[in-house]
Amino acid sequence: MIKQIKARPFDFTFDPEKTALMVIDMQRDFVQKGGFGEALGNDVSPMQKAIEPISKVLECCRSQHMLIIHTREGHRPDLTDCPKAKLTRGGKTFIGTDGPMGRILVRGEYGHDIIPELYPKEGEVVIDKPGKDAFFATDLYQILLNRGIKSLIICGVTTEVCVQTTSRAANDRGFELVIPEDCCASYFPEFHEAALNMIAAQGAIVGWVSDSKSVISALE
Ligand code: C5J
Repeated sequence: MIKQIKARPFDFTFDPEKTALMVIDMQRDFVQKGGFGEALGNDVSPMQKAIEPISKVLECCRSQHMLIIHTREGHRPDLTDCPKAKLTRGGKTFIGTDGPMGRILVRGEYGHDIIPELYPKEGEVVIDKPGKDAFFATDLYQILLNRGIKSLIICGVTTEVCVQTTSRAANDRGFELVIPEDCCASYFPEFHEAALNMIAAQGAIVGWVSDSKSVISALE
């Protein structure tokens, strides 16, 4: 049955049977106190505020038997999948070097994994992505096509980096998407605000912006 979510710039129309929930990069290193995000000097409290709303949307989508996709940003331990240009970036810390929760952005390390509150359940898709765009060098697009997905609900961190990049990539591939604003976060509140405005500007140039309560009330 076709449903609508209250959203800006106007209501988001979708078919739950053709919609997937994406939870982007809710990894310990980005979200938890003591992770490398905090070690860089960032305030992780906005990330932590997003956990409960994401968890409610996740439970609701699970109860509706929707496709659930989690992503994790990271590289192979030998870093052969990491462009050399990225190895020297980060200011104080670098991909592959030791961080407080293991090697930074390396698959298999403690900090690379998803926080326990949002941990994937058996059967849910986990995409290990080497970049900001979840479609880049992954099988995400084929999975969405094979499952007949047309619309995405996108949550996670950070709003202006991996959430926005993946949203733009999804939009270019023909998916319609809505971002519940309390289900994503940035270390920089002004970037969070600006990124969401960019998504919804010019009549939903990239997608729609809503909130967890509106998403849940549309689905229930
Ligand atoms: C960043 C992300 N910010 N998941 N990654 O490097 O947004």
